Amino acid sequence: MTVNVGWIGLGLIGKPMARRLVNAGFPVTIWNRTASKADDMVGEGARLAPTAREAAAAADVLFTCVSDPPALEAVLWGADGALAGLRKGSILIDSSTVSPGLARRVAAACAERGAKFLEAPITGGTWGAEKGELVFLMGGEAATLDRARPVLDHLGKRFFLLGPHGAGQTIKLAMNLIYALEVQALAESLALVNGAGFGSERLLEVLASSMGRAPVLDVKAPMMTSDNYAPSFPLRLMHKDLGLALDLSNQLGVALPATAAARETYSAVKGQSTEDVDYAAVRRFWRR
Ligand code: NA7
Repeated sequence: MTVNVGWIGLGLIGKPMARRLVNAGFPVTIWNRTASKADDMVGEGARLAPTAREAAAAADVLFTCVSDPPALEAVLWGADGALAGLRKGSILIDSSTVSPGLARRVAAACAERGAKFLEAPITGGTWGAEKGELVFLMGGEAATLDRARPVLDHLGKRFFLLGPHGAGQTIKLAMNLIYALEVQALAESLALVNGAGFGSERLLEVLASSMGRAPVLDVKAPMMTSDNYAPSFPLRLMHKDLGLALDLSNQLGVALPATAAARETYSAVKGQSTEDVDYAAVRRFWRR
């Protein structure tokens, strides 16, 4: 049976994901706030819907992948939003990183319309999206995941069903704060070494042979040493995720002092950036 896919959000990560489904032969109906960003995909065989609502109405499985909580609220509940078109019996899969509370609200809204919801934030960056090797951190029901697997298998290599709605976003935020702190720690230690007049290479060489050895050295250190911050995961989105983690920590009464400090660094660099940069650009905090 043909599975009709709907896709809302053709950003840095959303577009390569949607493209994989077009290339896999699914009928894919797309919608993006800025319609011109869909032009290339229409040329590749996707159908452009005039509204998010119509993209939803065409879908057995509808994906959303947008920047932040206000964007998700806009595409779901806004004028001609997707929820108004969502079919009974369909599945909504949201791969945006948003708050656990919003994920629960979306799940409730889907249930009211007789649809299923999978909370499905991702890790793996644009590279993972292009290769279909994303890791999904999910909340929802196992039976819904089983139904969605024939589509999801084209996008990811691991699917962690972590608990009820809210679990996927909670663990995604906890994971991203580790990435943000690791990158900040690397930038800080480089600043210390450079400030003392020594080259970055010596520190990186020693770290690679020590307990400090970590994949961040392979992925982010080259960006820092070459000052090339073409975004794989944009700093503005990491800044958003640190804010979401701090909001959650406030709700729970759990102190996150290192995260709070790091958010200030990310805020400062975000405020000074005129172009879209990777979060490795936090290094610029010490380069002023
Ligand atoms: P991008 O490249 O920043 O793309 C964001 C997408 O969200 C893009 O399609 C935007 O449309 C859309 N967007 C943003 N704000 C709105 C509003 N208000 N209404 C409708 N659509 C909106 O993000 P990525 O693809 O890298 O990442 C997506 C998610 O995955 C994000 O949560 C990450 O943290 C993880 P536009 O093209 O600007 O019109």
